[in-house]
Amino acid sequence: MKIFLFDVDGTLTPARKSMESSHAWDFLDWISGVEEKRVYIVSGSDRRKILEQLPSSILSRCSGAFCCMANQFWDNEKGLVYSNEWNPPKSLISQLNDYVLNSEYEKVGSGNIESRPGMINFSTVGRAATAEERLEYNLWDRQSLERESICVELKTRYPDLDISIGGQISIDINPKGNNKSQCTKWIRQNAKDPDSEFVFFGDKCHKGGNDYDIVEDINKNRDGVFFSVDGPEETLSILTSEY
Ligand code: M1P
Repeated sequence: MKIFLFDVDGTLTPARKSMESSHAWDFLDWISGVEEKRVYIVSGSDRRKILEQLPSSILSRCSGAFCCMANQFWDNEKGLVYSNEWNPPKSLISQLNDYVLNSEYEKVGSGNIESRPGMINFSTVGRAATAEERLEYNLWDRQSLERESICVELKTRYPDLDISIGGQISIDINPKGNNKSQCTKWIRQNAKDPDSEFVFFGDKCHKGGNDYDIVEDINKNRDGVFFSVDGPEETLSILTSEY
């Protein structure tokens, strides 16, 4: 049997937006198909955002959702299975506030540090940014490499933390090991036959991206494959042609 795992932003939906209806119909068609499979969602976002972005017709056909970098797992039948807590060091919070104050980005906004179960999400442009402001920041960040240099500095100062590029605008921070690989590890221990295979889809599978650890875990255990995609179009096209 195959166990399909999907990241959300940039993989099933555009960043922080709902799934487009044509994609939702195609995905529903695929998920209701005859092949025996299990499907999980694995996102950096919290559950509220996943419920906003994916239609309930799709979520109800999944086995569960790993939220907040798999620091929380919601099983579709049992409800909340686990939720990790973490108190980030005060020095980290003050360093993040300094990044906001000293950012060279012109339109620094609000909601810069979001506390989620087991992790924090940080962005200089802020979570209140509109879709347009997100795009603008993302273009600027590709030139200035602000997020990349913040990650490098933080990794040096906090070797016991995982610090990775989130989606369009942000950085995900969690204690080392408490990353998306918690998803594959949990399934392996609790809900996987030895001969079943993971199939993971993510848009941040490169080193430094927040899908990298799950890819590395699958590769290390040689129990699946992954697809590094450029957006929902590519995800749906692979699903319909290959599976
Ligand atoms: O799911 C990917 C990421 O989506 C959002 O990223 P951004 O706001 O940068 O587009 C965040 O929820 C992030 O935590 C998450 O990893």
